[in-house]
Parts: sequence; C-alpha cells; structure tokens
Amino acid sequence: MDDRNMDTSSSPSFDVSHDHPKSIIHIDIDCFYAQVEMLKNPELRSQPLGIQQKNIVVTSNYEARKFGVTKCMLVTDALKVCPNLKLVNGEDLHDYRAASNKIFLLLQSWKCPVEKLGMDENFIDVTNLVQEKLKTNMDNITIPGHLYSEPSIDCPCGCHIRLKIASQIANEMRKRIYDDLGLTTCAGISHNKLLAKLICPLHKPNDQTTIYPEHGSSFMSTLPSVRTIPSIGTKTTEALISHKIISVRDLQEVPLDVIKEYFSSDMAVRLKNLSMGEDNTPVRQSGRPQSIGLEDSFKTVSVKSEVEEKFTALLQRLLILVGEDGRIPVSLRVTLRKKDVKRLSSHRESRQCQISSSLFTINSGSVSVTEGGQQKLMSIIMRLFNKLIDLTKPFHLTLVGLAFTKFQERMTGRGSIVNYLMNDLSVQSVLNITNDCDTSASSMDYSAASPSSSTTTDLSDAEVEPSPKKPKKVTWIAKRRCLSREDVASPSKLKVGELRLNSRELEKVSELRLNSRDKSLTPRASPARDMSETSDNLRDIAEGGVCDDCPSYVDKDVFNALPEEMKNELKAMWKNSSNSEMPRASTRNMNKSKPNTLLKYFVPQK
Ligand code: DGT
Ligand code: MG
Repeated sequence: MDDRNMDTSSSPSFDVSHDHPKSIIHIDIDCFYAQVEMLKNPELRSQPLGIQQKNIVVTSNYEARKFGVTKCMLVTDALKVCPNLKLVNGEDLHDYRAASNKIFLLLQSWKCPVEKLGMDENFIDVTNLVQEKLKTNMDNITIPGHLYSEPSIDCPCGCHIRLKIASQIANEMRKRIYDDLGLTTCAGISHNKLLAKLICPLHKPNDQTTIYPEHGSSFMSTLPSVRTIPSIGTKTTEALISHKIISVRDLQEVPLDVIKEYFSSDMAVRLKNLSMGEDNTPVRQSGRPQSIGLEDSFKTVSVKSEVEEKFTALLQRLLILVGEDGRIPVSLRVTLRKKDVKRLSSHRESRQCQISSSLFTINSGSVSVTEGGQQKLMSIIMRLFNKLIDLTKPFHLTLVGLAFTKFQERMTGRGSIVNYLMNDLSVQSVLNITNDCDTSASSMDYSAASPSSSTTTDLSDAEVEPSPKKPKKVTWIAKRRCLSREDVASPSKLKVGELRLNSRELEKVSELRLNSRDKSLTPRASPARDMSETSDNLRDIAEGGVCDDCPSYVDKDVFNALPEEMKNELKAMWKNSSNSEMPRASTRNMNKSKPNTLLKYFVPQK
C-alpha cells in the first residue's frame, strides 16, 4: 500500500445515517496505447517503449516510466532521460479504437450498465449484480487487491459486504480482460463514480483498490489540486485558485457560504460535495455514437480539385470506421470551414442529405461499400459541396469534414413481422413486403435495406439522393430453413439466422435484379406498373409447392412459420379476394381502408 496517499482516519463528517446503496467499478487499461503496440509486436515488451504522436510521447510502457518518461513528454526530453527508448508512431488510432471496443463489449457481458469514458476507461454499475450474489452464500469473502483503509465502524447500510462482492466482480472482469484480450488493467471500487475513478490509479499497474464511504472525505483531502476532481474543469479551477482554493483540502475547509459568493448556489453545493467524496451521478449506459465523422484542417484550399482530393482521402478513412461500426449509414453530412479573407474570420457551414443504404453491404457484422458505391458517395459529397460554395467566386477553406449522421436500426417491436422474417440487411428479396402505413422512425430506418428503398427524414438536402416520398418500403428475403417442429409451433423461437437464400436462389434473385434494372432503363414506370412487374417476378420465383390457401407469390415455408393468428388473418384476406394474385385495385383499396392489416406486408412492389 502506498502510505503517501493514505490517510487512515475516518472522516469526522461521515454520517452513518446515510445509505450507500450503489456498487460502482471503474476500470482503466494500463499504458493503453503501449499495451496495444506490445500485443502487436511482443518484442517490444522487454524494452522501454514510447508512443509518439507528432513530437510528443503520449504514453509509454512501465519499463520506460522507470526511467522517468512521463505522459505527454516531448520526444527530445524523453530521449534525454531514456536514450534507449523505442518509439512507435501512434497517430493511427485504428487499433486502439478496435481494442477499446472489444473491452467495452466484453464488459457488457456482465449485463450491468457500462459507461465508456474515453478510450480506455469504463464505469460499471454492478449494484444489481451484487444484490443477486448477496442472495447466495457470501460468508467470509475477502477483498482482492487493496483496501484503501480498514473500517473503523461497520456501516449500518451494509455497504461493506456489497463493496467486497463488487471488488470480487472487478477482479473477475480484469481477469477476463487479461485472458481474452491480453491487457492488464487497474480498477477502483466504491459506492460512487467519483471515488471509484479517483481510487483506481492508487496501485498501478495491474491491481485494484476498494474504498469504503467512511474514507471518502479523508482520501479526497490527500489530492493536491482541485483540478484532479474529474468534473472540475479548467475555468472552475482558475476561479477557485483566484480565491486561494488550490487543494481539495482547501475546498473542504472553506465554508459553503463563502463558495456561494463566487459560484451559483447549486454549483457551490456540488463543489463542496465533490470535495467530500460525495457524488450521485449515475452510470449511463454508453451506446454507439450517433454519428461517425472525420475532419481535416489545413492552412487554405481554394481549388475545387484539391477539395475533392481531401474528401476522397477522408471518405476512405471514414468508410473503414463505418465498416468496424457495423451499422449501415443512411445520412451523410459535409462540413466546410470558410475563411473570410476580408474580415479575417472563419465560420463553419454544413449540408447533409440522405443516402441509399444500397451503397453498402453487411458481411459478418462488418459494413463495406458496394462496387461503385464509393464513387456514388463522392458524387453526393461534391454535390453537397457545390451547394455550400458558389464556384463562380473565389473561396478559401481551412477545414473539410465528413460524417455519417444516421444509421439504419433494426425494428425490434414485439408486433413487428420483421422479427419473424428478417436477418441480413444486405440480402435481397424473394418476397417483397411493403409497409406504407408505418411512420415510426425505427421501421423507416429499416426500409433502407432494399436497393429500391430509402428513408424519409427531415434532412436539409434530401433531393441529392432522389427517393420516393412515400411509401417507405421494406424488402428482404423471407426464406426460412431447417426449423424444428417446436420452432414452427412457437413463432417467438423462429430463428432469424436461418432466413437465408441458398446460392441457387441468390442466382435467381440476381437475374431478377438484372431484369428489373433493364426495365428501369425505360422511362420511369407508374406505381401501378411497378407493382405488376414485381408480381410477375414473384410468380417467376415461386417454384410450385404453393400452399392451398396462399397466392402463388407467397413462400410456403415462410407462411407456415408465421404465428397462427397471422396465418389466419392472411388467409381470411386472401379468401375475400376473388383472385389470389392480389389485383392491383383491391390492393390499393385495402391499403387505404385498413392501414394496419397484415396484408400490407405482403403487397408486392418493385
Ligand atoms: P495509465 O493508465 O497511467 O497506465 O496509462 P495510459 O497510457 O493508459 O494513460 P491514460 O489512461 O491516461 O490514457 C489512455 C491513452 O490515451 C494513452 O495510452 C494514450 C492516450 N492519451 C493519454 N493522454 C493523452 C494526451 O494528452 N494526448 C493524446 N493525444 N493522447 C493521450
Ligand atoms: Mg489507462
């Protein structure tokens, strides 16, 4: 234990009447970039290693730290203290991001809220998991790693046993990260995020520390600067320092009323609470980013061809990120920073538009752009650029940016027929399904699955990629294979993973796509014409074996796999129709009069 950082006296302000119900773990990867590089090249393990970005060593392995190499040291200074320092360029963040995502995914497997903080830190709220474990026999459990300080009292709320269990869970998590990913980590365990984070680096590397609420305030008083508190930023620090509040102990000692003279009442209370180690901010489950973008800044670019080059390079890098993300983008934003040479000022402008999901395919969870898709994206980008810049006049840009701002999400509503039929968004249709009454965003997003479809959004520039205003279409393969009797009887168990085409069927679909492409070379067909063409195509596909009650365009296997009530609804509707090939006029009428009938999902269309 590091005695310099320890103050074993319990806080005089510790109030035993307070409950400490939460159990929070903070995990930080040791010398993150350096570990990733050492995994890639194990020879680096035995040498002092620095990760270089521009002229700075952003981090180093613990071997190099022994020589005095510190984070963000100038390369020249680092080489002075450690002449044998091996430097690896760390400007390409790709592998660090990939490792970061793997850690996050791994931590999700405990089914607790996980909040990602930067690339190598995560908070995990294990409160519920601890409660579950408490129900089992939890006698004589010990704390792995370090306990900041032995308790002087047994907190009546029962937090000690809970934090002991949490520290065991933290140990399991760290072990899994090491076993599965080869990375060593540190962890902090406490009843709140603030203390979990701040106690985490107390025993570095590859160790963990637990702190009880009783010692929160005394631990905080050991922190030399108020700036060490995560939610106190530069401006607040400067304001505090200007009032001679420098260390956390200063902040603890200054009366609340005095702080209220400098800050708002809420802020003053928050500052005082933080200084005492009190924090009730929740662990917020992190999701995937709402947009994925890249920017490139430079001195000045005033020629269109140069702008195009910049965008081409950005797009290539962005497509790699999107590939890893695994979602299909459906909206693209272009950003420019324009320099006003007369006013010596600059400002940003953006334009975005929706893009067709058919520009992308998904394979094994990874998204890639289709052949020709990149060119199509470039032409969309340059069209947006032309809208932002008046090319008849000189322009000066200092930044270009590209971002995919919306992504296709799968509809997961309970009642969604999609759940029974959908699997791979990239595959094409045997059974075309139209949903022109659904206005929910999620199902709209789904629509981008088909090459003929696109989402309608409130984007500023939707005309760049023309799309039908309505209906929003959903097209996918509805082919079901190899289901057991139980699976058929219980639609909820239907395995979407088995809804795929075999290669022969794919050939058939490709043929059909080619046919329909040929047809699309003729002047744009009316909706009615489109529909009948699709019906013909569907009839082509149905290779006999059509069930008695179904029209020929319906796949018997798929139909049989539907829940009984859906089957009955469909059968009743087909019975009411004089011609089971779904006449156009009646289809349209049905769409109008009964917007929510299942039949809508089976309306064939292009
Ligand atoms: P640790 O946690 O003390 O064992 O060492 P690291 O390297 O994990 O440091 P940490 O957790 O503060 O930051 C994670 C990674 O983020 C680190 O490996 C490199 C990068 N990084 C940290 N600070 C900076 C910085 O000031 N600038 C840049 N560009 N990258 C940084
Ligand atoms: Mg770290």
